[in-house]
Amino acid sequence: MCDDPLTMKRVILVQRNDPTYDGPVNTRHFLELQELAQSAGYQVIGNVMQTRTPDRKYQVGRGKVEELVVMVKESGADGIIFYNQLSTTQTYNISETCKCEVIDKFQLILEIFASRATTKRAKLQVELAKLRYELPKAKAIVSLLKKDERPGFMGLGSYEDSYEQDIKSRISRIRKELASVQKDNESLRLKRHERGFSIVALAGYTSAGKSTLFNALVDENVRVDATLFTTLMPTTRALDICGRRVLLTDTVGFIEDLPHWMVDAFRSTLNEIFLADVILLVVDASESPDIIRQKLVTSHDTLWEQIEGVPIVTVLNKVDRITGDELEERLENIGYLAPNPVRVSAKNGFGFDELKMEIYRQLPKWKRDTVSLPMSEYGMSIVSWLFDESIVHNISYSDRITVDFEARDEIIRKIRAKATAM
Ligand SMILES: Nc1nc2c(ncn2[C@@H]2O[C@H](COP(=O)(O)OP(=O)(O)O)[C@@H](O)[C@H]2O)c(=O)[nH]1
Ligand SMILES: [Mg+2]
Repeated sequence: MCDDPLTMKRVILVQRNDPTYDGPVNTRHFLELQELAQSAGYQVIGNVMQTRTPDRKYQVGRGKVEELVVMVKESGADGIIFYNQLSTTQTYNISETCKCEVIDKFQLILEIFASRATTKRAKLQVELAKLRYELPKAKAIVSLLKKDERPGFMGLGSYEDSYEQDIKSRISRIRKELASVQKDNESLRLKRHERGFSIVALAGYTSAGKSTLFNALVDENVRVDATLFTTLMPTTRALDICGRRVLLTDTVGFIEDLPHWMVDAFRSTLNEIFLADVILLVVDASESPDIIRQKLVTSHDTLWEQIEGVPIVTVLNKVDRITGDELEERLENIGYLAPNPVRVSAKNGFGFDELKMEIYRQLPKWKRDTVSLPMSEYGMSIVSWLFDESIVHNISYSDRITVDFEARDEIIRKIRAKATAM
């Protein structure tokens, strides 16, 4: 992730709308594309939309491509991202005409997945999705290059076959490797828990406001020292929630209309969600009640297949954008799916205290205990360990050190064993 506008790639977004779709659907798709581009680190410097049936050569109309040529030239854009899936020929034609890089939404998503894949398994799955995207294009690419008479391709009659064959054999190699790779979730989870952290993950559809909420919570919070986590991702921050140490993780979230060949790669990037102790399911309250309900149902389906007993807190975000009556209508509509949603505005901070209380309530329970330690160097070292692993409510020093603290069962067991050994 990169927020520096100087090094960020500047792109123009293009979307061809199907004439049968209505306005709000198109706008939603467009917002989603914008979100995806931003989370991949692109700076969006222009938008083009057109409603028409697809053009074989350019996807959009010839006239629109000419507009694009001018836009790219004047703005100095580095690339164009299409909402619509492009055929190899279309990609080739547009990039040749506009003289810049051209990708479609699927390549954009694959880029995001690749940047978020942290485990070996996730990396393999993303690689597999990429190859599956490339496979049907393999033949077309070769014949395009041939047409262009690039040296090295002429006279290689069997090249088409061997290129396709190459992709196929890479696919089967990755499949074999995937079958032998261990699931890495458990060890990661343990490592974090050992340090006294609980994990809270933000889930939800693109544009629901996950990143805005993530940043707002991180900004207003006392940050916890997390130097122990040298591999902390840019999308994970250590926070203090009502005295508990929490790792808050932002995710790419759910993406509408994901093709089936991307689903495994997508799941692997949701690793952080499946590791969580608490999931915050962020919903855009300004969308229509029907859309909200539909998205909640799909989100629950995706989550429930993978998580067992992990509490989901539904967060109704962007309440600043709707009236009280509209809010009531939505609450009624989703009542059976999310009985007690927390209402917030990530933008103005409304509802944050309530949200933090709810996160705290859903965190794995800790117990309160008191321990008496000798007034010695060893005793002091245990005190500092307790400060790391638990919430210390009270501490008094006299002949001995008495600590009133709150911690996980495991910590309480350890400290009792230590205390009796002294
Ligand atoms: N009015 C309003 N806009 C919001 C709020 N939260 C997020 N947004 C806007 O919604 C858009 C998507 O937000 P973002 O955090 O990137 O969504 P993500 O895809 O879920 O990470 C951005 O333009 C945000 O400024 C909110 O509480 N109120
Ligand atoms: Mg985001």
